[in-house]
Amino acid sequence: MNIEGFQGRVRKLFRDHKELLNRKNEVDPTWYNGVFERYLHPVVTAKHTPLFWRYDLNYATNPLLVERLPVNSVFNPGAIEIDGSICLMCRVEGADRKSFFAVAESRSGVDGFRFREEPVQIPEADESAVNLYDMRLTRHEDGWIYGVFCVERKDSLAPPGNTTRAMARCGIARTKDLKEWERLPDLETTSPQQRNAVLHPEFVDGKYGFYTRPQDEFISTGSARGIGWGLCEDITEARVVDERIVEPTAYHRVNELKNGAGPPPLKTKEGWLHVAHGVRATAAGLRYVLYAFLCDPEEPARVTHRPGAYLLAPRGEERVGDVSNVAFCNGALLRGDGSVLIYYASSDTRIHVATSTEERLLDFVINSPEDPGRSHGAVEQRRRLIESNRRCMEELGLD
Ligand code: M1P
Repeated sequence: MNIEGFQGRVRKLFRDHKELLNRKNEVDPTWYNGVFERYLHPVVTAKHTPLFWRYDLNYATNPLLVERLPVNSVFNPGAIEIDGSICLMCRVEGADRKSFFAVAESRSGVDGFRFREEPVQIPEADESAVNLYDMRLTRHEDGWIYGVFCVERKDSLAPPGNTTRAMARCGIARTKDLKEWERLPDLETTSPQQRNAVLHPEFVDGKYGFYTRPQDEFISTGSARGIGWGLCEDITEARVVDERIVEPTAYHRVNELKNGAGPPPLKTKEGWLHVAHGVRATAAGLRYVLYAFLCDPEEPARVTHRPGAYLLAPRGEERVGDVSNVAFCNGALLRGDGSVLIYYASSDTRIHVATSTEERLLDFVINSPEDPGRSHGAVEQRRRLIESNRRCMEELGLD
């Protein structure tokens, strides 16, 4: 390619990129369930990452304009609102499989997301960490914004030749602006594996509260007993000694194989609203859905309402990606006007938004029936609904 051709191609790449970033997003008119809206387009994808993070734009060193550091996927973001801007702390995965964090910002929260100039460099605790991912952002009442994330290391006790056995721990860092970060020691718990840990936004009995997900198995697809809870006195040396399961996995529920807390719970009029993920095994592999539950306003570890139905499952093209059939959420925001933004990733590949309101989500979580436990109970539940609907349909002249 001569220099003119090179420059022309670079300009075209930038034009197409700008077009993608400026693309308006609209509510998907084919979806209705009364609880949340879906949108026509994902809000952030690998293609949204800046071109200058991926291409060497220097003709002298890259005359063929080869993409040197491709990005494979962008998913599982933490979310926070800063001065009216929605900031997503995205998990960006390079084509070399390494994940890192980067902030994408938007005013509307449903489109127009742009990455800040550079990815975030979280200070290292030591050099053994191989992969960082899935940050939950908590604006804590102590004045800091905490990033709680998964730190994965190769298991030092893995037998020779075993290249997959890994240990997952909960890393903690804090910031005031999402730019400068102070790294704190990893969370200590009694579990050898710790993923999906979430810091509660308020003190509980004067202590920091963590939702945890204790797990024993070495392999990443292993099962778990549920979402745990524990308190720690000092976040600069975070240690949870008494870790108890507060939201267990259960046979034949949406979370049968494992579950994990999602974003820090939303503080609503009726209590702490959680959007968690539940996993079950199928013949085609694992299926991840989002489900909601509500905790007592005074006792954030006591579940008061738990609908049996999942809240959101991957749909259409969301079902396809690097790890198919996955909906995963670790970022959601309740805004001052009562609107709710739920950022979820589909199939470990891209980020979507679902919009709702505090009122609708509380209605869903409080008034939707619990899991009846058995098919017999499920038919009873449905028959009661059908019976009461017959009268409504008659009144409306519907058949
Ligand atoms: O691949 C689906 C998800 O698997 C893991 O979640 P969990 O520990 O609950 O199974 C995480 O690696 C997550 O990043 C990923 O989206």
